Amino acid sequence: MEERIHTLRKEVEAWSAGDKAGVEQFRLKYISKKGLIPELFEEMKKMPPEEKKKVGKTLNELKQAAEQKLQAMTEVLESSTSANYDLDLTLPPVPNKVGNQHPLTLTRNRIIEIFERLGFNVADGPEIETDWHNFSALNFPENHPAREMQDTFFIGKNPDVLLRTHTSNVQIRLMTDQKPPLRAIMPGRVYRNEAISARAHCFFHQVEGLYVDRNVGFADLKQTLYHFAKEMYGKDIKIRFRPSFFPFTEPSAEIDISCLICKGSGCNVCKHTGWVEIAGSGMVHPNVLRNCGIDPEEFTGFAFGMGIERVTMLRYQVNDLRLYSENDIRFLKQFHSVI
Ligand code: 2NM
Repeated sequence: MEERIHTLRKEVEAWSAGDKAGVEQFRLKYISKKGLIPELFEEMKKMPPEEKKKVGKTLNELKQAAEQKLQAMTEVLESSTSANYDLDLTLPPVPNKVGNQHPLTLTRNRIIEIFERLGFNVADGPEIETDWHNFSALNFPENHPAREMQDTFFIGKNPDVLLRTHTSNVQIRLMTDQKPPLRAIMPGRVYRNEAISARAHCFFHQVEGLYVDRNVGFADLKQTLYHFAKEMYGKDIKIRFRPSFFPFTEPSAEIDISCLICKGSGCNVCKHTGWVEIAGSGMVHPNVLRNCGIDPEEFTGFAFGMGIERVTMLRYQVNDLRLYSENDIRFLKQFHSVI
């Protein structure tokens, strides 16, 4: 008996499990009810008391050693599987929550990208502006309605200082500060004294553009904006120029594209005309060039302007301007760059 216990002890100590199945095999062979150790306990019961006492001690030691071994093997196996899990290089990474860009930022950056590839610089200027840079230099007559308090925000009592109503003040600064050739776009925030609704806001964003050089003609304007519209809205769109009027351009044109929603057959977005307006444009008025110290006999230029909110509305089907400035996270989370 002592001999068999001794042999089993050696076996138990030498057992190497390797995997889960090996551990289970060990348990079945030595520890389980029908295993070798309980079998020895049964045999021991039949022994005379003197011998029983002696064998019982070594047998109990064997039982303890086997149970400890089982526990140790289980632990090693569990810790090694969790270590493997941590190091599984095939698992996809947990994504970082980094937030996302505002839809107006996505659209502005896309517009900048398109014009930068055509060689346009990005220019910047003040939002608090003088009357001259915002109106007079742009050939607005003295009594033009846009200059009224109802339309323009003034800073304090000085009628000469106001919040710019368009980014054209940057064009004026560019033309007075630098000599042609000039080729730049001006993205930025503008302010108008309007009641806030789904279609109007007291501030919004524009990108305007300006190209002044020798021999710049209306054909350059058309091709530049046609290229822009195809890049922005898709190769298949159609474009049309409608005669219009602005104090700062002559001739002036409004630019429409075929409706993205109904492809021209008529829907709510295009008010059943098949066309949606995307920008205003024209040849820079000779008075504007002259006001900025550029000789209109030598240089000509085209200019255009568009609302970033409007472009974003067409791009993502947003139907209420107020959503852009309410900071509702459920709205903001929906936008991804669509390049
Ligand atoms: C528009 C539409 C048409 C424009 C003109 C000028 C400047 F300074 F060159 F005269 N800046 N921006 C312009 C022309 C803006 O926005 C709808």
